[in-house]
Amino acid sequence: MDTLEIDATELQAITQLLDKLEGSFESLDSDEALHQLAVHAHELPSRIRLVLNSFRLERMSGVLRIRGYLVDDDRLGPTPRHWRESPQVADTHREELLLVLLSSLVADPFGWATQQDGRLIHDIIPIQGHEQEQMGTSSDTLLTWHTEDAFHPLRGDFLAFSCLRNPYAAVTTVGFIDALELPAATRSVLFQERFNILPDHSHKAKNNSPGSSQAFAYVEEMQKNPDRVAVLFGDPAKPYIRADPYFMSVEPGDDEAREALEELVRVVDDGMFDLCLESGDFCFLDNFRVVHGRKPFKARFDGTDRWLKRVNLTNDLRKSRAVRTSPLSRSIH
Ligand SMILES: O=C(O)CCC(=O)C(=O)O
Ligand SMILES: [Fe+2]
Repeated sequence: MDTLEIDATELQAITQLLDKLEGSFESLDSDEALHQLAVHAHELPSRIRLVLNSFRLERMSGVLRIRGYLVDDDRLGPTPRHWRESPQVADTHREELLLVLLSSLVADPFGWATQQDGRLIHDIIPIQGHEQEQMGTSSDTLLTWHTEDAFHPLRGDFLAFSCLRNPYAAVTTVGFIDALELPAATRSVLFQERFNILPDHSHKAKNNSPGSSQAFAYVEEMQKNPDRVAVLFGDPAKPYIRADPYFMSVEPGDDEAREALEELVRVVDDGMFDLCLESGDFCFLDNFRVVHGRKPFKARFDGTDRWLKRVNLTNDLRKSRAVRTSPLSRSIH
């Protein structure tokens, strides 16, 4: 894992940039804001830009934490009870701005019409009633490791988080895939299209507002008829991964594939480590090279809960052009 500590001079430059930009955009969820911010990102301190470019080019590990930004906890206001209650222009505007600025140096932000009502920037907060779910909004239960949106062929290349608060130090878990030690036969099976990955529940209509989108048909189709996919791909010696074992299965009778998946789960489980995001941390995950999850924690539901912002990033917006309403839209239908 790589960590970059923002120094005092860099913090001052970031503060000045946020002061300048704070009043410029009503919402960051617009193609104009994202276009402008991708250019303003080049006003960030050069060391930070170099590290993000290095991360983008796989010159570093698949996890980059940037520390040292100071969140004004009083200004934030209470942690919302539901992502739906998070106002569009929020008291978290500065942190969202910085999240988008930093992210723009890695890849292009996008969202899903089928997740959090199509918002670009997600709130990752515990929701009452979701305690036991396999979603970012759960709390009491282990969120098992996964790559983000593993079921979807257009899933992001990277994932970016901003931690606003985490008073009880809930722990994100991360596992590197680069150096995975798997027997050659297992690795070879995992490279074959013998695995089903069902959509996770965050993309289901019941977890979005009624009528928020017409786009749930594809998710329902994937639920009924998942594509058969490979778990590992790319360089056999240093593979990329696409997996969400909780939502995965193999064809009945394909014991070889089932055993290969079980072996992968064992080896990845053994290599998982804790990453406790703290207020002011920004964290980038390479969604092809690492898996992530979260350990259980006790939510309070009283406005002081852990609160992360999250955005998906893609290397290639054009790949999803057929399922975005215009070249300018960042929402995949
Ligand atoms: O809450 C966390 O630390 C991670 C949750 C998660 O898997 C996600 O937001 O994608
Ligand atoms: Fe996740």
